Amino acid sequence: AKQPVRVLVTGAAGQIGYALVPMIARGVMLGPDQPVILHMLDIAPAAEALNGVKMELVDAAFPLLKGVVATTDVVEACTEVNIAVMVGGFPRKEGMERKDVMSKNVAIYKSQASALEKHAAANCKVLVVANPANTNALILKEFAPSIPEKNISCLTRLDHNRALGQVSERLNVPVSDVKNVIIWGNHSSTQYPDVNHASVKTPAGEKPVRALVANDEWLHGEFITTVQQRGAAIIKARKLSSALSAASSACDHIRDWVLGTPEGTWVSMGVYSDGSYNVPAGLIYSFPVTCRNGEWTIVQGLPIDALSRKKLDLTAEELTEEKELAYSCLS
Ligand code: NAX
Repeated sequence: AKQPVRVLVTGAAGQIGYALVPMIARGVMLGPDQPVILHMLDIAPAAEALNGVKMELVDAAFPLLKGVVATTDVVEACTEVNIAVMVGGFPRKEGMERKDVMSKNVAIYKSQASALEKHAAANCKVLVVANPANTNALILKEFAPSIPEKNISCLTRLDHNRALGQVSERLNVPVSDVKNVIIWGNHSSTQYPDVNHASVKTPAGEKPVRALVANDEWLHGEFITTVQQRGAAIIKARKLSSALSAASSACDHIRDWVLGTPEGTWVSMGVYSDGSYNVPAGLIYSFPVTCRNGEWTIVQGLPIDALSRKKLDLTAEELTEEKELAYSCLS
């Protein structure tokens, strides 16, 4: 029998946490034969709610769930974890300056980086979900220098899945037949959802999305803005932000990272830039990646047209500004 894997979820008493922990306990993240021990962290004001989530996990009697740690102690939460999903953070409230929100999150990610560095299992993989996701991941990387940069990522898989969903709806094909969209850059409204290399499985073989949609106006306009603005559209409809889709996409992200991407398929992950595609090195930027043996590799050599180039650069500029803002909060 497999040894249990310890999975940390921070912000576990929140909305995404509530959708995510049962998925993990059911094997959606690591597979149906992989036992798990859940570590759930939240802050003191949410301690009672967190305990309620723990009670429900016990009540659900998940066969794969071999233990639950529910705590407000960062060290206890991080100890021996193999996977860390960082959902906890400080949300932007009405009237707050960007700098104030950044400053709160920088403080959180700085201290949680240290706890992970000191107490997590060797080779722990980290996924940052909490916004600003790319920059929180960068801060975590900077303050956990002994965690390999290859092990630190942020979530843009929700945006990737949203792009697959929009193509599927437009062409009236199952979403599982659509692949190889790309989200470039920041998990923000400057992200660039790119279908130039995406394809659809048809009875006559794989066809480019561009050829099947055959409507550049839609692809260059509404498609992009719909994906970029989807988070806001969900808030408007639900009066709450995306939770089940965020949780499901976080499971997809970790599953593909650990178990590998299917042959001929790539996914989008926010990872540490090495300068590929002339994206400035030293940013956490969303790229197309394939995964094997628990490691991601940026897909190389995709042709980038002039329109795409502008969009790749625009979102990189925003990330550079965020990075500067984050660093100004450190001093
Ligand atoms: P909630 O406000 O429901 O939950 C956040 C939880 O984090 C709360 O229980 C809070 O007490 C806890 N928390 C705050 N500070 C903490 C700390 N220092 N340590 C541990 N826990 C802490 O938000 P929810 O809707 O669950 O969203 C969580 C985060 O995901 C937000 O930052 C949100 O912006 C971000 N999102 C990111 C997405 C992505 O694709 N990358 C999409 C969904 C989501 O918007």
